[in-house]
Amino acid sequence: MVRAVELAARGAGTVLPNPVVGCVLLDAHGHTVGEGWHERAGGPHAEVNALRAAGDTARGATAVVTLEPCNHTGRTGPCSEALLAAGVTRVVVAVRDPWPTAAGGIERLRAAGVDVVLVTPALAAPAEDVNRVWLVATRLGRPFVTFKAGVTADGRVAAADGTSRWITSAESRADVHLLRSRVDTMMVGVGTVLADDPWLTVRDSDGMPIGPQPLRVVLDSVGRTPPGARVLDDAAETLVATAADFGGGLRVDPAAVLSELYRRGRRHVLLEGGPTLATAMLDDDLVDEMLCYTAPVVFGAGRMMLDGGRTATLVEARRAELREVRRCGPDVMLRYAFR
Ligand code: AOF
Ligand code: ZN
Repeated sequence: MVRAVELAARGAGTVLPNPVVGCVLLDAHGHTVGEGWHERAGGPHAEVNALRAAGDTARGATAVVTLEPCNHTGRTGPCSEALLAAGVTRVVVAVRDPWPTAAGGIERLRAAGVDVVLVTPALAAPAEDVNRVWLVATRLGRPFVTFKAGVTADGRVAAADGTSRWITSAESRADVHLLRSRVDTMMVGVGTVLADDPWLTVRDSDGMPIGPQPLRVVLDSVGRTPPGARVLDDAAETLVATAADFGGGLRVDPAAVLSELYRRGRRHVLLEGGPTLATAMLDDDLVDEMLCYTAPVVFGAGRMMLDGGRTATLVEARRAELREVRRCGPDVMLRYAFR
């Protein structure tokens, strides 16, 4: 299963709006006879790729899969039937498919006499984590939200005078561009547009936009985005979300925007601030993970990455799980998971 998770991870950035999935086929001696992963949305599923690699040696084999094999005909045929046709006799599954249309592979295989095993929570955890974007989005019916901040060691995103370029290192910023290239949506509040005038595009080291660009979304209750703002250039599509009662003092509802984005096929939002929007979304339980790129610099004054939230006392605080610690040049990246 550890290997299947490694294979699944290779699909990150090319499979949205589909899941990342990995599959390993083992013979009776536990030797690998085929491996596969889901490489791109609309392409063959992980199981089919592994079966192709194994050929005839799949007969009598065990399939280890990170996600329950599908039982529907979508853009490809059901993997449950493909596994049966190939003569696989045992299937080890980490996570059940939360999408009702495709689920049911486990029951179908069992009905045909295949021994289907669901792994223990300890083995399921990495399979859940690698596919967290799609799993959470599918379960909640809204895109998975990653909040990213480049901060000082004392958690600040700007100095007292507002200067912030650059707090983190070139290595951290390159990492963020890789992350941007893997999401399908970028989101900011209008305050960030007014303060930083960001492009919110995926760029190479020379600053040129590269590859397919994520949709840019600005939450802008009363329409303050300047017509000349960089987010409105033609390097990528942009959605400016305003309150329904435009100009009437109402605020745009982030949950409603997320639902609409899901309806439009979006599954992964990278929230890049600012602190006002991020704090509001955190308080409403709309942030699923937080990435802190922390630079070895201390301000002692200036804007905090999150501020003005509703937490009044320790027992109300949001507890996260630290899932990743990685060095980016002189900085450290910390990934905190809320679900
Ligand atoms: C994948 N890759 O390896 C597996 C999936 O749009 P389709 O027809 O490709 O079907 C996608 C659904 O199939 C997906 O949402 C999930 O429920 C199930 N399993 N999907 O894209 C895979 N095993
Ligand atoms: Zn499938």
